[in-house]
Amino acid sequence: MFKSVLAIALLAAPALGHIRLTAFNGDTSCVRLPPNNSPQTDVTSTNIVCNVNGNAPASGVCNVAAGSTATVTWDTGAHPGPEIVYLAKTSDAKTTNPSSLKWFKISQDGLRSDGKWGSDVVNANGGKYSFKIPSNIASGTYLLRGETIGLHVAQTYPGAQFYMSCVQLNITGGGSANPAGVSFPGAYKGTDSGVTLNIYYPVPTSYTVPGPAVYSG
Ligand SMILES: *[C@@H]1O[C@H](CO)[C@@H](O)[C@H](O)[C@H]1NC(C)=O
Ligand SMILES: [Cu+2]
Repeated sequence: MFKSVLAIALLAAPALGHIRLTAFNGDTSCVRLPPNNSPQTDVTSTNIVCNVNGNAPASGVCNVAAGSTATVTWDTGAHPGPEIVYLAKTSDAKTTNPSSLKWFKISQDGLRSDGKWGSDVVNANGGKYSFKIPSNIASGTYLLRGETIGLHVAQTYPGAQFYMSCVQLNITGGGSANPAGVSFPGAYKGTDSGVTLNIYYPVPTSYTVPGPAVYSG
């Protein structure tokens, strides 16, 4: 009896591991999908921007309304850590070099008061993470950078596992705001308290998500 219950529990539990962000609002055509699901660990590498081959355009550009709630999809269960979403205005969502962009953060979910990480919530939600596109930002083309940081082996640097894909967007019906942003690489340091930490001993009660504050819109 116990054995079969255990077997079912093991089958039902999502396998935690390497992941890729594969879709935006259910559409895969606008996602610059990395060639594999290996993590990035060097915050000074250009691969920290849009992952490996991050300069290679995807075929599509996804339209999304300013002020709407959008959802990105991760393909399998993620290691424990934060969920983060950035936007950067581009002159052309397909051809602009992502290393030249200024990124502003629009959403994050780090460590919750119940001890759950943003990625735990995403895993329980079939890989989906939802957030609001700010209503007042200028209409036009953007790259979205959707990120999960795996903190299971982050005790020393390099250790934290950065997973991200960039998504080519056309934001419609916006306002006139052009929020200040940060550069990747550059926004994260190996010494950031949210990058290099032990999440198992002692178990943290608070966590500072790396990067700038969330743009409130
Ligand atoms: C973005 O959307 C606007 C409004 O619908 C449209 O006029 C424009 O052609 C679109 N641009 C791209 C690159 O899809
Ligand atoms: Cu992994």
